[in-house]
Amino acid sequence: MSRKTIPTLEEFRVFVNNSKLVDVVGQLLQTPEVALHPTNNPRFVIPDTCEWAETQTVHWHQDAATNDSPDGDFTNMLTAWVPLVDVSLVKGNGVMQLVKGAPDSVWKHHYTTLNGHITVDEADLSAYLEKKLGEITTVDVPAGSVLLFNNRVVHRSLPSTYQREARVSLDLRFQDAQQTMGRPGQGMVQLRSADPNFQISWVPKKVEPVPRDEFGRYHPRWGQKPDSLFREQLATRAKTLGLWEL
Ligand SMILES: O=C(O)CCC(=O)C(=O)O
Repeated sequence: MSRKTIPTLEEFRVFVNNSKLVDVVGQLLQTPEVALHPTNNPRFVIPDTCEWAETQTVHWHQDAATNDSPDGDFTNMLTAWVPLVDVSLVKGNGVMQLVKGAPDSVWKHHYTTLNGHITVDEADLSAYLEKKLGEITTVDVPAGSVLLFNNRVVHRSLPSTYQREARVSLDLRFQDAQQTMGRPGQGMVQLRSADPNFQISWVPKKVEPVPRDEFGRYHPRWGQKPDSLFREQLATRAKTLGLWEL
């Protein structure tokens, strides 16, 4: 992979603030108040022959479910998925699959083995597809193009069988700045406003306090990740890196 595929922080800021991108997002969100949600991931999908690859696999999920609080489930939010290399089914380098249409709720998710990601129940997804409420589509996306979908669309990426380079991509999330993020304790960066005096501050604005129980504990949305999964994940990483056995 060349150094050129990895953006600097400044390049990232220029990109997420690109007028064409933010204008389209604002039109789709139907608001002049557009913010960048705190989940903004550069992602490397490594070839499936790497022992560690399974820990990176992104299984079927809805992006709203990756928020820590259900408060944001119906926030007007979009994911903009931007590969920095050409991604296609023929190339086999981690192509995206989406279920056309969006369920009108956020399904129950659970942790997947070996990684910290969450996934929907395959049975719920099959029932949905059998009722012909959606159909799976596989999308080739050229480098630098943007795939936009809302936060209830069920999607995943396929493992990469392309051995020559990692698949590098950005997943950016934008939302109506006046609505909740569903990410207590984190902050959003507002990019556009109807206010003529508005100026971007790149310091994320924290608006939602982290909810804690009477003992001061925070409860993750899909329950605590079982210790065994952490241990399995750590063991795989350690083995791959040749460090130690747990
Ligand atoms: O980049 C990927 O492989 C998966 C991205 C994804 O699921 C997301 O952006 O929510």
